[in-house]
Amino acid sequence: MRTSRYFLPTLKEDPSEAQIVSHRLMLRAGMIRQSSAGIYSWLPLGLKVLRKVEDIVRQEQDAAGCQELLMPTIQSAELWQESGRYDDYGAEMLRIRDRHDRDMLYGPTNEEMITDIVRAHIRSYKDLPKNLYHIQWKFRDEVRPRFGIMRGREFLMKDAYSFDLTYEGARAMYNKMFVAYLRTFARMGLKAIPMAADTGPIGGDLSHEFIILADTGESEVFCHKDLLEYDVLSEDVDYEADLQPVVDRWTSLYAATDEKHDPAEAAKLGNDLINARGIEVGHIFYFGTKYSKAMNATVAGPDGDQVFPEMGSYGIGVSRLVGGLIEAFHDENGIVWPEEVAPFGAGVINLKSGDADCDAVCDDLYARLQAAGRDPIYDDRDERAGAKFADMDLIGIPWQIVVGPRGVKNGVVEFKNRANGEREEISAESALARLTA
Ligand code: 5CA
Repeated sequence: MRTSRYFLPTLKEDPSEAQIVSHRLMLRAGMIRQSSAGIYSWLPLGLKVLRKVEDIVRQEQDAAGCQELLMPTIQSAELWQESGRYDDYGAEMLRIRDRHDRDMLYGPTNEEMITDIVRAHIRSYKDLPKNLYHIQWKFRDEVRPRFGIMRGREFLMKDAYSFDLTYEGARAMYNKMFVAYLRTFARMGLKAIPMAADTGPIGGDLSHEFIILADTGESEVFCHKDLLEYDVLSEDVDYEADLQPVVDRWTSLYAATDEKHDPAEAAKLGNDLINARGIEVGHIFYFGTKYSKAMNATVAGPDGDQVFPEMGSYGIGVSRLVGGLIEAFHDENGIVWPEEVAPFGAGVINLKSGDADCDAVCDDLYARLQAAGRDPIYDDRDERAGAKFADMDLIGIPWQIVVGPRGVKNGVVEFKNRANGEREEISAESALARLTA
């Protein structure tokens, strides 16, 4: 993408409405624009990152054996009356009436709808287990939408729903999701710690929130410091194997959100206890037959009797993750994207656009980075060098190649690492080789 053609409305000044760094930087980097309280448009740069996050989530769900479908955002109230949650959900639910006076709602979650789909099509235990997910916008009329997309009213969630014949099967499924979540967040460079949590309006008595530590997090959390050192990606995972040992390794050390915090238990950790703030990026639940019973969803069991499937649901805050990533990865100059989610894989800065030699080197770099699938952004604008440096750093491009007239004469460009600020003078060919190897 050429910056001169890109819709990238960056801001020099900090917007006054933003209280936390991720919100501030998302507005300054031209990633989002608020349309009303807690409701945002995703501008091109923001959408690119959102899609990258979504892709990682999708890949890890698929790897764990889940199947993607897509349910609508608008749901019929009838389903929620059946489960008994229509009244329980209260003011958080956005209720809508259609032209035929039918009660509809903008879905805050999809337990009812997926249970309805499964009861219509799955009749036998032989068709279980199933774990179905979608990545879809949700609406919750939060009392206090804040911190930009971190606590929005409309937000993008990945929600998976599992159906098993037995309790043991459902627990094994929970473990699969537990491990898939660890991998998902680790692939984005995040340390997300599973913590015992309250189940709230979803229900059931077993759940874990996945929390990344950040001073601006909304929840107070407590955990053993060793959990921050656990390495997740070094071993491949076999989803057909028993994953209980992996789950036990994580859950045997103390980790709890404030609702589940047990001060006496935590005190035993002494200096190993971390008391911090955290951002909830995922939440997994086991709730057994709560919805299958309420909605009379049954399958024929091995003995021919009707059985209520054992269920769980598993959420990831996809849009919230974009904010969480910025909270974790930024410095005084802007965002520092981990490569896996960076909106562009490389940046080319032309310090003298219009100069034939600089243009030639830049055009060649840009074309070859594109051909190599690096998805580069090329700042070809007729702007001050300082403004170009500032924008490239603000939007967090991990590798930057700076091309100026003096360097071009000497056959070198500057190769910059956004994360540590290191700059090297090397040939354009070497710079390319580093990014296309
Ligand atoms: N049905 C279950 C699991 S699929 C469910 O809805 N779980 S949840 O309520 O915990 O939401 C899942 C994830 O969505 C949360 O962990 C959080 O990361 C994200 N989330 C929840 N509310 C918001 C919000 N208002 N803004 C942004 N993200 C949110």
